[in-house]
This record gives sequence, structure tokens and C-alpha cells, in this order.
Amino acid sequence: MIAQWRLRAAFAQRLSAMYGREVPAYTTLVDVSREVNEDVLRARGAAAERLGSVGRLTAERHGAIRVGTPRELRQVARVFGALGMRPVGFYDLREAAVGAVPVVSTAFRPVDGEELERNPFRVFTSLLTSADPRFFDEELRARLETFLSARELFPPRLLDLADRAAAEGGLAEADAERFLRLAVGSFELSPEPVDQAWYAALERVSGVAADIGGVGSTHLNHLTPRVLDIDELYRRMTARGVEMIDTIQGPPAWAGPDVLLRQTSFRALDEPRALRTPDGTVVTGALRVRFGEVEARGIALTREGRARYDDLLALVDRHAADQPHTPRSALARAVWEEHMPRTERELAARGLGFFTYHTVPGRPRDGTRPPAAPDALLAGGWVRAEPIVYEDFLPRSAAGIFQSNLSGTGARNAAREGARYDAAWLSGALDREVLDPFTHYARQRDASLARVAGELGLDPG
Ligand code: OOG
Ligand code: NI
Repeated sequence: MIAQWRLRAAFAQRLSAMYGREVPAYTTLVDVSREVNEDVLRARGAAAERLGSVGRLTAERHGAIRVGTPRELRQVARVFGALGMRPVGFYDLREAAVGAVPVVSTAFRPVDGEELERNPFRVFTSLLTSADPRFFDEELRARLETFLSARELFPPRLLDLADRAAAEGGLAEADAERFLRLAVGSFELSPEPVDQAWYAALERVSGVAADIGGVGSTHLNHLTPRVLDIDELYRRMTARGVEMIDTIQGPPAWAGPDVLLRQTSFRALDEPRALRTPDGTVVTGALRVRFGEVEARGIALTREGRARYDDLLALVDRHAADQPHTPRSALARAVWEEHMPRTERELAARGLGFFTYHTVPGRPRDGTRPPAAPDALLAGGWVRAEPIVYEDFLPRSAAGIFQSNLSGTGARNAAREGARYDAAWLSGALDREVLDPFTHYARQRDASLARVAGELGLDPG
């Protein structure tokens, strides 16, 4: 029996090999990431592994895919469910301040700590919001839905195997092989000709709408390795002549603790695709939708910490509007230095970051009773705090990544009322619960505190 986590690791590895064949610049990105990680490990030693072991980091990837209908999304959930990945978080990219995109998204990922350590593979999954009248009028919506209902993204055999893997916790070897082949094959770029006029009609709304609804199958949009020093990676990729997007999304480079997620990408590249022209002939054209992205992960923030992050983003926006000639990164650094805790200790003490707490063995028992509050336990040397890594995504960064890889701006009719898509709607559409990331991190922290309380004999509550 091949357990689910092994299926997940094998799937991630095969997908990576496939994407390297399809998009050779991705291989460069993986090579440069590896070099940067080796250099950082050499320079910083064990400290470099504070947010994840080298083993985990080296294998770590996230993918991004895009689908058209709730039915397709439910099928995706079955395929990823087989790999022990559950939907976590709801991201509404339609509302993004920077360039709205007609999708709502979630991320499929392993949830508990042991599973993440075994293999943290995750997939940012977006669903086209064809019912949102700000993007699609009635006629286009009807055409879109007819087109999408006629396509089959996942072969029935794959879905059967997926259900079996989820029910039984894995698959026998031969079935595992079949499952992996069919699953990877479902995300390959199809050689089927793209209907040029239909693609162009959707492109007028958004390049993402065309990429999703203008073709007869789905494909991996990008695959993202994790790097320990994203600023250095950006410099090295640029030095190699790879054109990167203008910025690194997320928190700025600064001297304080790394939090949440920093991401950047190389620009979408022309890929040869077969196109069916309006007179029916098939020609080789080029479409530009797929890219390579890289990310650095930091400490998960609590709701309060996240609110602080969002406030600081808005503050940086205001400064940037007032000082258009100063680089945004410099403005952001100054804002962070003023408003963000500069140490992990302070991040924990102010309740802004998520940590797990661990009893310090061999602390001299000097007759005093350990205090109850985590902060006092830390200050008194009874416990140490280990950061919880942020395993999720950021809507504004995601919108920035989407947008910077689109050529046109698309069209959104702001006068119309938007269709309601929210986390509850998505749970219903998926027919499984979309987990709330904050609840999940809090649960990890609370379990560690309960353990500490037991070990130190603290009063419960
Ligand atoms: C997804 C863009 C968002 C991320 O890492 O934030 C994303 C897409 O382009 O389909 O992948
Ligand atoms: Ni991504």
C-alpha cells in the first residue's frame, strides 16, 4: 500500500518534472533556488532551518490551477483529497485593490503538522466566477456555461481511484501508478487547437477568463519552489537575463522577523499553441499565460497580526501615492521598522504571531511556581517558543501575481452588483468544509500550551 503522503510527494515530484519539460525557465528557477538555499545554509547554519528543515524546503512546491465550474472544482477536491490535501482559506480576487480578476480561490494542502513535514505540497486553486455580472453579461455567461459543461477535465477512472485512495488511506502499487499518471496527465498542456475567436471574446473580459474557459482542458499555471533568500534569488535571476515582475509581493525586506509570505515571479512566456482560426484552419500561434514563481515563507500571523499587516500595506500605499519617486520597498521598510515588532519574542508577546510553546528541560526549579501566562512562562525561561510557519496565501499578493502576468487590463463593469461568492458558498460548492487558516494555527498553539500546562503542573484554564 502506498500511503497518501507518498502519493502526494510522488505527484509533486512528477508534476515538477513535467513542468520543467513544458516550461524550461522553471528549471532555471529551481536551480537558482537550490543554489541560494545552499548558500544561505552555509552562511547561517542551523538558524536557516528555523522555519523548516532543509529536507522539507528542498521538496517544497506550490502549484496553481484554474477551473471553470463548481462541478470541476469538486472533482479537483477528490483528486487532491486522495493526496491528503484539504481546502484551506477563501480568497476573493475579484475585490483586489490592484487589478481585479474574475475568480475566487482556495488552497488545497495537508493540514496537520506531521503531514506538512512529510510533504507540504499545496495547490492554489481558482474558480472562474462566471455568475458575476460585473465581468460576464448574460449572453457571454450562457455561452461560457455551455462550453464548460461539455468538457471533461478528469477521466472517470482517475476519480474512482482518487475516491478509493481517500477512503482506504492509499493505493496498492499498480493503482498508485495509474492514479499518478492520470493525475499528472490531467494538468499537462493540451495540444488540442484553441478556438481563436472564442478565446479572444473571453480575453476581452480577462486573460484569466480566456485561460480557464477558452480551452477544452486545464493545465498547471505555475509551480513554485521555496527559497530562503528571495531578494538574492531576484538578483541572480535578473543577472541571468530572466525578466522578473517589478516587485517582490508581500512584506518588505527588513531586519525583523520574516512573516507571512513573500513572492515574485518571472513574466509569463510565449508558448506555441495550436489555434483554430475563424475560417477553420489550424495554425501555430502563441499564448502567454504560464509563468514561474518563487516564494519565501515566514511566521504565521494571528488575526491581530494580520490586521496589522493589512493596515501597514494601506499605509505604504498612502506613502507611495505621496512620494512617487521613492521606491516602494524603501517606504515599506521604513513603515515596518516603525510599526512591526523587531523580534520573535515581541511578536509572540504582543499576540501578533503564532508560536508553539515547549517546556525547557532542566530549568532549575528554584521553588517558584511557573506562571500561567505564556508570555510570563517565556520571560521566566520555563518555555521556549517555536514559530509556526505560514502555510497559506495572501489575496493581495495573489492578485498582484495574476495581474502582473496579464497583458491587457480586461473589463469590469463596476456599476453592476457583484454576485455573492464567499467561504460558505465555496464550502457548499465543494461539498466539503473550507477550513479557516487562523482557527487551524490557533489549534496548534493551544495544543502546545495544553502540553506545557500538563508538564509544568499548571492549573487547567
Ligand atoms: C494564481 C495566482 C496566485 C499565489 O501564489 O499567490 C498564486 C494563478 O495565477 O492562477 O499562485
Ligand atoms: Ni502561486
